[in-house]
Amino acid sequence: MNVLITGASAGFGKALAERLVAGGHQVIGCARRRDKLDALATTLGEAFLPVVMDVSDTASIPQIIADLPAGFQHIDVLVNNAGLALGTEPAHEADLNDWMRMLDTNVKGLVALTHAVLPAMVARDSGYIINVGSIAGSWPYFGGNVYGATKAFVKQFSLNLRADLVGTQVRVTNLEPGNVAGTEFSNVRYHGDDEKAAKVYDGFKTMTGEDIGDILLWLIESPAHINVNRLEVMPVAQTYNGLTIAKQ
Ligand code: NDP
Ligand code: 8X3
Repeated sequence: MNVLITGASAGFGKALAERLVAGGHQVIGCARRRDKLDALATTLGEAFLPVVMDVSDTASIPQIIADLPAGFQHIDVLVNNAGLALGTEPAHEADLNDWMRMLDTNVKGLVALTHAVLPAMVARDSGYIINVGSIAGSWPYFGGNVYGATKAFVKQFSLNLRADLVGTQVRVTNLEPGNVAGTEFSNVRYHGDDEKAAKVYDGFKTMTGEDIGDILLWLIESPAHINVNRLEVMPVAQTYNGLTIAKQ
């Protein structure tokens, strides 16, 4: 299969790319950092096509897809994984630029790439779109404000895509992971404060990017007659919280 992964330069996307190539698939690995993609291409060989793409530059996306080389033109699976959280301040202290960047990447970028890739899948009557959402799209938490809202959008967009695809063989899944260590997610969220990022994962056994890579691979290789609508996964140490009351 040909699998286009956004955010292939790190974290879940990289873990998935490694697994797919090992399993005999071809990967179109997209991200902004060319050096990281090139390093991965050196390791993974010709089955990994590095493609520099900033999903928040939505106007550039259709041409990038049109320019894919023969052999990679046919996209069987689109994994909309590129995304980020910025900050954990409460809404009234948050940086508006951080909010806009999350919206541009997690929402507009994901929508624009889906819009560029989906028509060919429908025309072929086969394909699979996996959106990487988050538990933050279902469970509100302190400081999750716009990040969680972007992932709530991703969840509902995924469900609505599937509704529109009734009668076709095109599948859609929203994968909703909880806490995962070992990716760059918290380093990015805390604007490069690696010490603060590491503390997020102190003192409990969490999931890893490799765990999520395994789950994504399992979804991609699942039987074509099954549609996993939503898949929420958390480490056992994590669970949803009760409602908060501020006592006087
Ligand atoms: P990482 O920060 O490790 O990886 C994010 C990837 O997205 C990188 O490859 C980055 O590459 C890419 N990316 C970011 N912005 C853009 C952009 N504008 N255009 C193209 N690529 C971009 O994070 P994770 O692997 O942990 O997270 C992946 C996804 O999973 C995200 O959508 C995140 O919200 C979600 N998620 C993460 C969880 C976690 O706890 N880690 C839990 C639940 C969901 P580059 O910088 O080279 O562009
Ligand atoms: C990332 C998971 O719990 O940090 O989407 O929001 S969480």
